[in-house]
Amino acid sequence: MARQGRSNAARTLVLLVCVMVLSERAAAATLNVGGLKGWNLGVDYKSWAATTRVKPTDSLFFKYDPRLHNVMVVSKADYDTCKTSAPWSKHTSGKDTIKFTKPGTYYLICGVGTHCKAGMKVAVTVRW
Ligand SMILES: [Cu+2]
Repeated sequence: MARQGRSNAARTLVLLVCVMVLSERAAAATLNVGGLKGWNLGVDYKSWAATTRVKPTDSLFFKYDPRLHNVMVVSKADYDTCKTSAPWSKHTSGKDTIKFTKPGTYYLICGVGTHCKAGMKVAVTVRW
């Protein structure tokens, strides 16, 4: 009887974990960086980031004209100075999905011309 009780508890636990994983997946969102304006010059990414909750299950979607822009994931130092020569990753499709599965702050800039200095940069804090 005690053994039965324990295996039922184990089964319940497994089920609970499955439900938690599934509901977490269901809550995963694709967030359009910059909202309707997308990834562009003249967009206030500071206020976009300040008003957008990003969870580790979410994806960031960068929509832009690939002839005009790109997306680089960079260090904070390179973000601050708009240095484009040593990105951690570079995305150029014009419809890039980027996911940060570990909580933390991530820095993304446009590596074309002086776009970063003109404000085409965003710091995204990923957290639960
Ligand atoms: Cu650009």
